[in-house]
Amino acid sequence: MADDVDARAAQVSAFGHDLLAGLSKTPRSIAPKYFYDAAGSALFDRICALPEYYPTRTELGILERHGREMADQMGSRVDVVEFGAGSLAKIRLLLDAFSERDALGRYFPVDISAQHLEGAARRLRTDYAWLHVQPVVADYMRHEQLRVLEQMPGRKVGFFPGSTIGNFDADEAMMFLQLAARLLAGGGLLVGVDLVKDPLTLHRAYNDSQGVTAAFNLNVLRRANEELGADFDLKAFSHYAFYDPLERRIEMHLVSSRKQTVHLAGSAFRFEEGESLHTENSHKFTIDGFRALAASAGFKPGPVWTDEAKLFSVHWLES
Ligand code: AVI
Repeated sequence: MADDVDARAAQVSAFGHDLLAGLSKTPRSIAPKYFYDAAGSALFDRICALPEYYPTRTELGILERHGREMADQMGSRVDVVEFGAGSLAKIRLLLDAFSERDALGRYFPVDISAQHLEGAARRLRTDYAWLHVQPVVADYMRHEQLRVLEQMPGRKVGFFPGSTIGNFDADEAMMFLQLAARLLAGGGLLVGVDLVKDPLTLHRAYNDSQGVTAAFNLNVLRRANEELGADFDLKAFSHYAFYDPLERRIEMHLVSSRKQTVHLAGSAFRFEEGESLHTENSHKFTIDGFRALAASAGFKPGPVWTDEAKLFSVHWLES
């Protein structure tokens, strides 16, 4: 419990620090990891079920159809490290592809939220009694926090679904892949990657008709008001998401609808009408482009599975 309170306090102060820095520069920005408090995670779960948001159900379909082939690549008695423990629906599909005979060794979900991890681990232990579940509370972008995993003997494979890698900038993606290649040496990484496609499909996925993505985007301001005592007027900022085909990415912004001043921790930040706070990039990849990126980070790219329409891909990378 005390650990939980400490971890939460550390997150709140990191959020305050990063938001102050992000509001002070031009253009203004805040990292997308701050979307995910309890309310933001619940909104993200709703996004995953939206008719316009194809990535989740497409990736689930790929895992369902090709799980057995993926399990074959991973090998038997391996330990699985999942980077960021989401709803656990995806790891369940993978676990179902392993028979009792070649069952996994241990499963290490890594997440920054102890509370989220414990709940997820409990549910998984109930349904997969044969599985040894060992949650690791850590920021998987910080290699010193993964030391406990580094020291574990045995073959390790990583699981990083959802195309979360698309939310990293180029340096972060390279840093994560290099860190994973080192941690998983002798094993491999199974990673979900969203693909470049027609801009209209992408535009719709981030501009849903029910406004859930807009609420998810605005949640970061609500969170700043609640946790940091900021005074963002949520009605005076609007969700703006577009696909940039040159950068091959969706950009999400919160755009000020009028001239206004926002206060945070004793500082005042003036927004002009139309000025934005950049909240997220969601990069899309070609299959070859992603394989080249993985290779330059030290992986040997292996089989790739996609859906029929080639909306999404799952890559096995050997390390
Ligand atoms: C978590 N991540 C891969 C999602 C994405 O598609 O980039 C986050 C998201 N942002 C808006 N909708 C979904």
